[in-house]
Formats: sequence, structure tokens, C-alpha cells
Amino acid sequence: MSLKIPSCCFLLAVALFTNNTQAATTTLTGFIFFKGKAPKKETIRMNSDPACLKQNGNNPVYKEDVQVNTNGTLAGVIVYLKQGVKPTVGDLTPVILDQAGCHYNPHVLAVQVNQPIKIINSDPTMHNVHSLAKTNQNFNVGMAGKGDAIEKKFSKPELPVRVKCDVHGWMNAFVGVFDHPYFAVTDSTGGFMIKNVPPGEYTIETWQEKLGSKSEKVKLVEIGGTKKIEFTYQ
Ligand SMILES: [Cu+2]
Repeated sequence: MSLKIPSCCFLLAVALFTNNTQAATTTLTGFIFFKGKAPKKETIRMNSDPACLKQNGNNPVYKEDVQVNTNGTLAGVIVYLKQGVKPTVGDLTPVILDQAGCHYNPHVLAVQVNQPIKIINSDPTMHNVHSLAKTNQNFNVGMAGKGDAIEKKFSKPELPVRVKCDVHGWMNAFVGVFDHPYFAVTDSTGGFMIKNVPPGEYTIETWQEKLGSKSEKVKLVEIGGTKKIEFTYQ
């Protein structure tokens, strides 16, 4: 005799199962703090190219090697899962690296392996975009003027890949390449959020171009929800 399950019960079971699957992942979120006196802002001298000065309306542009936000946090810090994470392919939507005002925007970028990086030139001057990877294959491309765009990818995990412009010696960007989607870059709020992290034991690590790295072990059991983590640089 076959057992007949009423369709309402079947739907309920599906709903419960789906809910459970979603609940099993965790969102890692928090802030990167900077304690102490913020380093003095350093102006970039762009005098060698009048087009660069003009693009910025002769306003000062500051170095971004240590970006302390007004709320005492740090921008431009990469936060990522380092150990315990299996290679995973997430959303591979292209990300933009803009050369605007003779400055890379963003200064710090994080991508997945094979995620397209659309590099654009928004300036009416020549830039050349030159990667200095140690593990990945490098590129060095001249971009003659406004509206030029190219697309590049990195095929292996690497942190950091420095990108520079040989025309304007001050132009610097850093790219973190990961074989999973569990990373974030802090912005002007100093906050980060890494979604959909499966249960497991991980090392969560930070990278800051001048101040180095910090790490912490996290154990995520199948509780779902949110786990808060903070890091403090001095
Ligand atoms: Cu340039």
C-alpha cells in the first residue's frame, strides 16, 4: 500500500527544508578600527601632468595608503576567509577599476579568480595600467584617452597584486584575488559584510597595504544569522 502525502504537508516540508538551508549560512560582519592618532594626510603632487591637476579642479588629492575615516575606522582594508574555505565560485559580475583624476578608484579592490575587471580611463590623458603580480600573468597596457576600456582577469589567487601607472608614478592600486567569494573591502564607514558563509572553522584575516594583517579563528556551527567580528589597528 502506497502512502499518500497531502500536498499541503509536502509544501510545508519543502519550506522548512529551504529555510533550514538558508539558516545554515552565516553573515560575518563588523568594523576595522584604528586606534591612536591618524597619520597626517599627504598630498599627491601631480604637477608633472597639467591634465591631472585640471581633472581635479586644482583640488588636493591625498595618498590612500592609510585611510582613517572620521568615525575612527579604516577604509581600504580587505577582510577575507583565509583558511578552512573550499574553492567556491560566486557571483562573477565584472567590477570596475576607474582611472579618474589620475587616481585609481577604488584604490583597493577584491575579486574572485576569473572575475572580469573592467579597467576604464575617465581622464583626457594617457595612462598605462601595469600589473605587478608574482603568481598571475601580468599585463601592461597603454590607454590613450578618455573612454578607453579594457577587461582583465586573474586566474590564480594572489594577495596583493599591485597595479601602477608608469606615466604617473603616484598612481597605485591593490587587488586581492580569491578562489572563493568570502571577502569584503571596507569603505568610508569602516564596515564589512561577508554573506552566505557555510558552517566550518575558518581563519578570518585582514590585509592593509601599510599596516599589515590581523587574523582571528572563527567557528561557525549551523546556527545561521550574523556573527560580529572586530579588528583594531594601532
Ligand atoms: Cu596614469
